[in-house]
Amino acid sequence: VSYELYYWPSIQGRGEFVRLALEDAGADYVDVARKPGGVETMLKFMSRNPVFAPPFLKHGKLLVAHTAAILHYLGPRLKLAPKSESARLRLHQQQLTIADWLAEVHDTHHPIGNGLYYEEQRAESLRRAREFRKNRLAKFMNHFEALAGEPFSYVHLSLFQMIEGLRYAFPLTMKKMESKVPRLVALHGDTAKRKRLKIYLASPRRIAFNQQGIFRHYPELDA
Ligand SMILES: N[C@@H](CCC(=O)N[C@@H](CS)C(=O)NCC(=O)O)C(=O)O
Repeated sequence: VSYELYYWPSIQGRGEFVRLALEDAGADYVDVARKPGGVETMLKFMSRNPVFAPPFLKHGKLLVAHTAAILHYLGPRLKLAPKSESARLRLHQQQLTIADWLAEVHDTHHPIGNGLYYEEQRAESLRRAREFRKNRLAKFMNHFEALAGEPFSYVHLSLFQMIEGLRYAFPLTMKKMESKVPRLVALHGDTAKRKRLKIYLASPRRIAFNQQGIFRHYPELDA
């Protein structure tokens, strides 16, 4: 049975962390909301099932939401995680830390409300982004720098995506900080060269970063 991924069709967003795993593994999957009428299908499904927000995955009768939970499920099936429970939980914890990190990236441009435009929370964004750049970013990067040498897993694919997104959103900050996390930078480069991933990244299936996604480039939030 093929995997059915449900996620917003015009952004990388959280769905991309799942797409990267499916693509790297060469899995048979459908990106449902990107098919004609797919968003309507997704919204209808959500109104009838206990899912709060995309991304979610259907696999036969199984339904799982939340990026980290989806990857926890897919990990051993896609050979992107070992089978032992302790190793899987360790990866799951790391993925949850990535989810926290990603939420903080999101909050640099939406610190007050998801329903408001960036322009309506620009002053707060400037403060929040400065705090993120000064303190939080290095803390997260140093944490993963220490873990970068672990056996390849879906967590590496997610770290690749974090570096990609941060370079798009905060190019100047990243330029200054990357020399302090050489293992993470190497992990990013090695991951980009993986056979299937490389093909995916160059394909139209890879949505470009844009100003609707989680990683957004507002020059005033970079420094
Ligand atoms: N913890 C969830 C968060 C899911 C989430 O926030 N999804 C966003 C898109 S990236 C959404 O559609 N949210 C709608 C809402 O919060 O109302 C995950 O990691 O998957």
